[in-house]
Amino acid sequence: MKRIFTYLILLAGFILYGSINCYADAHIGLQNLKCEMLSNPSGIGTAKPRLSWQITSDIRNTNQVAYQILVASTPEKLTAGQGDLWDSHKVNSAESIMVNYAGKPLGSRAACYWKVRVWTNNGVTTWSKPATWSVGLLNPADWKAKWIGCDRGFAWDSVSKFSRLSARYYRHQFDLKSGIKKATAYIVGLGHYELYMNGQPIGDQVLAEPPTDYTQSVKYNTFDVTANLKQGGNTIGTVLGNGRYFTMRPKYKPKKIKEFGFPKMLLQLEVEYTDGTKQTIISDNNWHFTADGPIRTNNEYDGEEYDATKEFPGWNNAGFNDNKWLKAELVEAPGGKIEAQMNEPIKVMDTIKPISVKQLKDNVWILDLGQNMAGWLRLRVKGNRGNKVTLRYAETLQASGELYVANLRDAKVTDVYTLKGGAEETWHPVFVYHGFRYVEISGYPGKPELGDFEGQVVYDALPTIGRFETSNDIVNKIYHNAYWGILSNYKGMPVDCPQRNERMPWLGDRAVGSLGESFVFANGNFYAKWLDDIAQSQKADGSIPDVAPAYWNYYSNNMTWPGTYILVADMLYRQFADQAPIEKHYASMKKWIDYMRVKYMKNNIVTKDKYGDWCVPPESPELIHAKDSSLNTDGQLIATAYYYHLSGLMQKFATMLHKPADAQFFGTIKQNISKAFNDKYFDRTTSKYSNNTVTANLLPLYFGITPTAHKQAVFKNIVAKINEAHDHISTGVIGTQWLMRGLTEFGRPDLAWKIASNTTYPSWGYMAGRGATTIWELWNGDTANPAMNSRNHIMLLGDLIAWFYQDIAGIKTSNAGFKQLIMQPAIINVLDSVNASYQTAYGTVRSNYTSTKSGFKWHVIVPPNSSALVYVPAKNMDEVTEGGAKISTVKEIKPVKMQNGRAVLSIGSGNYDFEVKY
Ligand code: RAM
Repeated sequence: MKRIFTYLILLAGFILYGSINCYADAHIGLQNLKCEMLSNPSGIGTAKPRLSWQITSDIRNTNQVAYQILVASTPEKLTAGQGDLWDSHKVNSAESIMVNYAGKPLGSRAACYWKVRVWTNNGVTTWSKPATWSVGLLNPADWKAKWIGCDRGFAWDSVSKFSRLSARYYRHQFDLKSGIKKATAYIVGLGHYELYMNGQPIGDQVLAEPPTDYTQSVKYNTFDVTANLKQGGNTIGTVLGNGRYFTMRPKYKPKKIKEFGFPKMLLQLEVEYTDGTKQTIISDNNWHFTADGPIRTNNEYDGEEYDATKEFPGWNNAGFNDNKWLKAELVEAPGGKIEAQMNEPIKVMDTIKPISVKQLKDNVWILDLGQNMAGWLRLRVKGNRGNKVTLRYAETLQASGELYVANLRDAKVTDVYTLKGGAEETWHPVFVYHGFRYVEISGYPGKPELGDFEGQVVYDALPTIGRFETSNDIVNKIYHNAYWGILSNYKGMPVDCPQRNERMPWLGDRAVGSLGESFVFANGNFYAKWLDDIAQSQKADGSIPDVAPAYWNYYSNNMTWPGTYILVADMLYRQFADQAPIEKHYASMKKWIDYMRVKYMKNNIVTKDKYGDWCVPPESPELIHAKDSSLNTDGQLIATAYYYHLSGLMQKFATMLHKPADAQFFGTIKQNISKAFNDKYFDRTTSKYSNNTVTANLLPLYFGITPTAHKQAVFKNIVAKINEAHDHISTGVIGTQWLMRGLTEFGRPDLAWKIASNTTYPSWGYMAGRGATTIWELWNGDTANPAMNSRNHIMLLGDLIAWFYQDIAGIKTSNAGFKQLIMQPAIINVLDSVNASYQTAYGTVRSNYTSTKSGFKWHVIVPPNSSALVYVPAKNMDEVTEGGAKISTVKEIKPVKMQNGRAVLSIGSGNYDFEVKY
């Protein structure tokens, strides 16, 4: 009999220990049950959720052959094995992710408790630990609550260019009977809300709810508040901030900036009693409010001002005298559909201890967090009533030691805290965030000490699911910078930067970057939500903007920025096996791509582009954009190549959705474009496209437009061009999306590695060498004009992160969602070791290798219910050992073939230690 040892599985940011000390038949288990890809979903917006689970096993080649799901309406029924909502019975199927719920129809408010057991080829599991989900309010008629707000500013507010609007505080007292069985609160708070019940904060979300185009959709959150309520008098308190609802720059550029209105909310509290009766408390004009509270102003660009002398202790609890407060006003609904939030909320995800605090001048100090980030500073202070501490934020310092704020444009990024005095006070803003490494602190009473401050890192609660580390310190540092850049720019939508007066969800920045990000963060729900934002921003004629939600009005009709719509849908399918976004958005994607063809395609060439290969390294250091035409790539060439590539994805989607006529149509379009493209841009004698930039050659080559006979020659031109630039990057946002993978696919991963590990200009390593702790907007971010020069942008990452995982670590899916892996790490002479892991929907994949003169050692983990083709560098099969034995003797390994110096092996799940000695 075999003993099984401890599993240590890092999941969703916390560690699960399954200390299993038992015998052979207990070593297959289940973990990580999810509904709709969410770990703990309450109030979901669908009656037909999808269920996923992971199998754990220490036996190789474990595959699910059948499953049984039980869904019950109470935990007791589930424990008793009664699936009163659904008993799937034994289903012979290998499906373990996104299995459609097929039980009794679920209505609004349904509470579901579920578990699963599976049969595998290596034995049966016991029932999983139970998991749960609940359904939200699915029908508009479920909402009895009324929208309340106040559509005007007060004497201390200003609604000019720099909006100063104070937070609105709402309260409502009500009585409950005895025997509270269950209480559920549903809230929409626009732009941001905080919710309290009897003085207790509800939930740990911050900057809730996620930003949308509120005229199209508003998101509600659901909370189980049973434990927060009691018999007798109870009080609900809410605070409303502006967020993106009351815009940061109202009445400034009305054509450019979309306005929604003044903050408003909708709240419904449903209480069920043990005697079966129900009571519903709703927002209406019986509530009271004031705008004359401690948050004097809150503005995402300009900061938050909090006057603690204006606090009203006990306001969100029973017994508070609110006779000076105003009566809540009924206001118009924002217009958007009320939908459950199905992406993770924003939270304080990490904290940072500052590394230094230095005095700049009398009463002015500079605090350094050591890391550029997005969030806020929490401060601790003791002083007199009325003392004011002012915090200003910046990403870098000037040579004088003062903050460098020129690149923030007119964002004031200033928080002010006015002390109530006496005891120690702690504070941080709640309705704004900043992008910063340094904070200027003025007016602090006494000497500020490091321990008085904490950086709170604020982003969507997406678990970190990838780890990547190499023996190269520069590359590790670049990965670190990318990691911080990515998380800084998750704010309920992907924003371009977190610091200046922009922070806009630009589509182009995430075209391929979103794929790389998906290796680092579990961003499936996040990007599914963004696709909805994009769809909602589509005009009736089909046009899709460059920024969605379209807070800025940029319908410039180009291929590259809006094309992200299609690329992200493909990413969600490939990485997470989520086909739903493709089904949901196919019609809108098709409408857009048709619109672009009809309106802008002439003779199979797309005649419209806006951004070109945005932000190539320019000819002189102070420039933002290159003026030298030999560095830039023809916009029509880029647009047409993208049309071709995106048509290929549409063809794939059409095939998936059983639309053969559409698939054929897109196939024909591709053929027509490739002919026209080569006729127009390709010089068959030199094998150069257009002006021979790397981007001009790379797009047709990588997308498959280049005639086969010329591929090698075109690739040679790309390499020559890179060599001309001393093996440095010369591409911008567009070319960089395909560069690393392109060089690797055509046989020069070493050149890609060189570019990735460079430390001289222009490179990601150059940024790091200049002190960057995130990624810059410009290759020359240290010297360029501050007008457009963020130090925390991720668009120039291109396909770097995807390449790190897919081609350096060798963790790649061959189909949807990593059911079948392709593990083919590029072997780079100068790279000694790589340690990487990635949590797929099936479980953790690992690829740790050392590659030295004496040999190649590779530790591989493939999760249960998936399999891999592994490519071991070897001259022949006999050279390869696994766990010290020749592979021909290891029964779980199937040699497939020798190919280009690799032994290709087919393996099932499990841990493997491959070795080749040279
Ligand atoms: C700037 C930013 C943004 C980019 C647009 C086109 O505002 O660099 O990230 O997408 O331009």
